[in-house]
Amino acid sequence: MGNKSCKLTERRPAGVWTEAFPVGNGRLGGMIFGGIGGERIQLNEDSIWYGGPNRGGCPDGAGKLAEIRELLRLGKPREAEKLALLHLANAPHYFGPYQPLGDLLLNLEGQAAATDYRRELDLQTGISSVEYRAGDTTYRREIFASAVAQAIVVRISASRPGALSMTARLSRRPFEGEIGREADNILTMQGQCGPDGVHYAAVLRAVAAGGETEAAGNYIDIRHADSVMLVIAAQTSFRCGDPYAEAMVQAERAASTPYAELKASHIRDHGRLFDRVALELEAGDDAEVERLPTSERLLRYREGLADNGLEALFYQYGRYLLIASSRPGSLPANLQGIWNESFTPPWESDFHLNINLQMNYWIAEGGHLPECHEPLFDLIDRLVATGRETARQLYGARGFAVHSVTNLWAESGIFTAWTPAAFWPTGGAWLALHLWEHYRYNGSEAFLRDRAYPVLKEAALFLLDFLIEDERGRLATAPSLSPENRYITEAGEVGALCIGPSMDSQIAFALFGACMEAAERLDLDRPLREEWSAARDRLPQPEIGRHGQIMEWSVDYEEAEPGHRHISHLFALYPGEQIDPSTMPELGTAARRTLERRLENGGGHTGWSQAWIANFWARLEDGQQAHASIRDLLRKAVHPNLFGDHPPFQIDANFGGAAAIQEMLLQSHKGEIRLLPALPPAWPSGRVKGLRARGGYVFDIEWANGRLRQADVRTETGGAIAVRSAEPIEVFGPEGKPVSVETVEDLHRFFIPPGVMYRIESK
Ligand code: FUC
Repeated sequence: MGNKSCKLTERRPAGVWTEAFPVGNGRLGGMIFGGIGGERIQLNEDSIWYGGPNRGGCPDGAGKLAEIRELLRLGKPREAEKLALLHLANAPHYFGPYQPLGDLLLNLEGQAAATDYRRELDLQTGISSVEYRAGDTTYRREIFASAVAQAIVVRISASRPGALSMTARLSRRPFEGEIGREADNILTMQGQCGPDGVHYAAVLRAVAAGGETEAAGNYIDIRHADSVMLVIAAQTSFRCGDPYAEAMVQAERAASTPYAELKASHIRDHGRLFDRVALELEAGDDAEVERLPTSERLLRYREGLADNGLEALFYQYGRYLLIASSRPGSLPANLQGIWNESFTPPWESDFHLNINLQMNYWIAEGGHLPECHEPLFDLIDRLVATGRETARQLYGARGFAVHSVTNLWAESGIFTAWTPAAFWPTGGAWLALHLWEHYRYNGSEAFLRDRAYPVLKEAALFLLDFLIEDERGRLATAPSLSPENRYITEAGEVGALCIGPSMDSQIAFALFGACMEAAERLDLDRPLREEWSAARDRLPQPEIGRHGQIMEWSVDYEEAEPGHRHISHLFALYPGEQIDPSTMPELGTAARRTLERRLENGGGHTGWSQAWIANFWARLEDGQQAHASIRDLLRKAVHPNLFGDHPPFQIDANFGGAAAIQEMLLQSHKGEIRLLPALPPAWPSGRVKGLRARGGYVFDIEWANGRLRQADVRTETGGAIAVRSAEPIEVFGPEGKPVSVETVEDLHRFFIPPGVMYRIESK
């Protein structure tokens, strides 16, 4: 099976940035406006951030810790918060933002009046194109960001020989650096991002077929060519000693490769990742609807018309965006992936660790893009190094600690003055769990031993030192908070800083559990395993509060904002697994109540919040609600180019929304496989190919009339598989041979050997 609706299309150029189409190779990004008679491609390079490393610090933090904790014990969060701001927060408060590389600006002569305009972004090839007629000539542009060539490639062609006259230039207004003309077909742009920031260099190289090419002033001027290929390379001193030399070499190499070859190698490379998963959500009238421009489909959808194809497209767009913004060797996808046109973007377009960065990676493993997860692991390795110093300085603790935000330089201290976000030391522990997830999907013992376990262990070491005994004798984090809500004490005081926010206890539970299991598999650290186990037993457990909700704190406080966008205390439901509604119905009901309360009070108002809610519903196996969340997300929280909208643009909604769609179709937590666990009535029939499950399984699933028809499963390593299904199932091996299944209640177990395909069917 293939992907049916894998294109974004429009019949007019982008008027604003959120209508432009994104391309990216993980490191270099471009937003293509598709203008008539001109083109703007807004450019990014992932390491262009303002300002340098080691911003200040907070040397006397640990000295104030006891006092802060005591104030919290006395129920005086306000006083504790003031001390924390004075003594724990980094000076200076903020680091610099992620910034644009600049713009490629083309002036295309004699093309002002156009007919038959069409632009598209083909998710399957990773190529965006623009085509129109001007007079008797058809002009075509193709643009892609090649990971193979490490360059953005633009090709402009005309249907008549000699019909292409144009200028090209690079700009970085208002922070234009030095513009250089290295030859008649080469322009360069260089500068620095602040006194101690990175040096950058961008190179534009033109290769014209026919006509004349000449560089003058800020321009490359091309006259009467048949076609033109432009390549853009860029580097910064974050990765190379001489970014100019490196970018020159990369541009040269790309420019001396024939366009057809660059294009073919890009399609191969992109397709190798993208084509692993295909999704079809059948509906009646797709063909008609799929011919409509994407923004029109979105408008129809907003008016209440169904468009299953658009939902499938949104899923694949999530995968496309991850491939384009997170590739081995690049930085992880930040709040805007890699696409940012502002020098002062919202929240510095940084890495937010209290939900956003993690959400960006929720599709990586299940969506069959595990290599796109790697940039996160590289950042984590650097955070372990900086976070050790932070753990020591702020808390006198071993291990490593990271707070709510980080940046290019892997800062780990407290970088914001906003209390309800700032003092949250569990970012590192949550991130460490991403390494564990990667292992759970691929089962590589080498990865576990060399990469994951050392990080997990240090994250847990920090927690062992940081946890304190609360008034009920439990082990709780303090000072910390429940991102980014506040609570109201019995005495009526409103605070954020607290002892034992539920999210922390749940993260600690997951982390100690992961450490114990990992150490056992590696046969390491026996005494530590006992320490972890003892500490885990003493953590506050998920409890049900006065409204029938899962308590957000270890004390049943009222929430200052019952409709808060963060629903951190359901970490244990998703992405955690501590609350399993199928075996813990009371906690499941309380989790549902928690969601309902948040929604009744206006929750889910940001894109990512709605996306998280959709994942929660999927884990509660409520397909109808999960689908309602996806629908709300697409109706209220996406831009015309389907970029997630916070507002403003934030990419987590794309990844989180796609993850929910995945989670509705296949789940694999708790050592069990659940097929179509949250299939909504709106998707009666369909098929998905290539989804991965924990344990190394790959599934192709087909369903009709709301019921599983068949699921084909394979694994490279072989394994014992447990399928949870209320309906009886049958399993067949090669040539339709029945496989023996051991069934206990809803759990069906069988063994699958490596490399063969088994088929699961509903009886
Ligand atoms: C968290 C959220 C905000 C926003 C920011 C980038 O602080 O609470 O809604 O997404 O991250």
